[in-house]
Amino acid sequence: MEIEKLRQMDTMIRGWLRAVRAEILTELDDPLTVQEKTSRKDLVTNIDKKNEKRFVAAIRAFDPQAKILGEEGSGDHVTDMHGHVWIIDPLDGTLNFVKQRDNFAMMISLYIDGKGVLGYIMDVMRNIIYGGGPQLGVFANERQLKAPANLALRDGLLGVSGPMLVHDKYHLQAIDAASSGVRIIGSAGIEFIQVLMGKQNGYISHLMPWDFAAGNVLAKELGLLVTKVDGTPVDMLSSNDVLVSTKNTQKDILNMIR
Ligand code: 2AM
Ligand code: CA
Ligand code: CA
Ligand code: CA
Repeated sequence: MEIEKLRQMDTMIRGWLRAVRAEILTELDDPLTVQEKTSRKDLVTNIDKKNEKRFVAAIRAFDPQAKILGEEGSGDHVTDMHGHVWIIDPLDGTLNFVKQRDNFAMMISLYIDGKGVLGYIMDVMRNIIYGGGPQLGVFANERQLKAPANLALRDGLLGVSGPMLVHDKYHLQAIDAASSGVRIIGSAGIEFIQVLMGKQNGYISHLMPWDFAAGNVLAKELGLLVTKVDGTPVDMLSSNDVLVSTKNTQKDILNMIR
């Protein structure tokens, strides 16, 4: 795609995110309608659903032929990655949103014929949009991000999924011991941001496509690796145990789980 067109889309998508954020903030003290999906730790609120409808409407108006994969079902039933596929997580870290009104994100990405073209993660309460893609670079609001240092496992912090750590999946407790320490934030979007910024040298979790699609685009642009925990490629249309990390941390983790 032409760079000028991408710049226009970048401005447009950032505008959608800011508009939806403004709406969330006006309703932050209002009572939420909260429903359980698979368990009392897996929730959806009226805000998740409303955000998704807003993003779907904006995408349909701009790119009517595109397919949309969204968590709450306002999009399409997407079965392949041909053509334009927009992947959206209208509110990531819903449990944090419900319990903390903090540490949640919104994520939007565009893939064309399976290739990541644009990715956006907004840290809603800090009002920072991390976004861009292979032709634009990665920006935190107006500031361009550099590739983070290629830290080894022992030299930094590792974001993990709480349940995976508790169940010691992939020897995560030994991996914890070998790292400087683990962190559990509870939002895949906010965890990806920590890795993009070099504040954590990796993140491991069981994720759905909308949890990692935007982060995948941004991480790769910054020289980070996004794979399944066994090092094989992620599947954009199903759940994956995902590892995003520096190259050296991936090497260290693969050595420990093999
Ligand atoms: P969500 O809030 O959009 O559902 C929580 O550890 C992180 O994992 C969040 O980013 C959450 O996204 C995601 N996640 C994926 N599948 C989940 C599930 N079944 N239950 C809770 N969180 C899930
Ligand atoms: Ca959810
Ligand atoms: Ca999510
Ligand atoms: Ca969500």
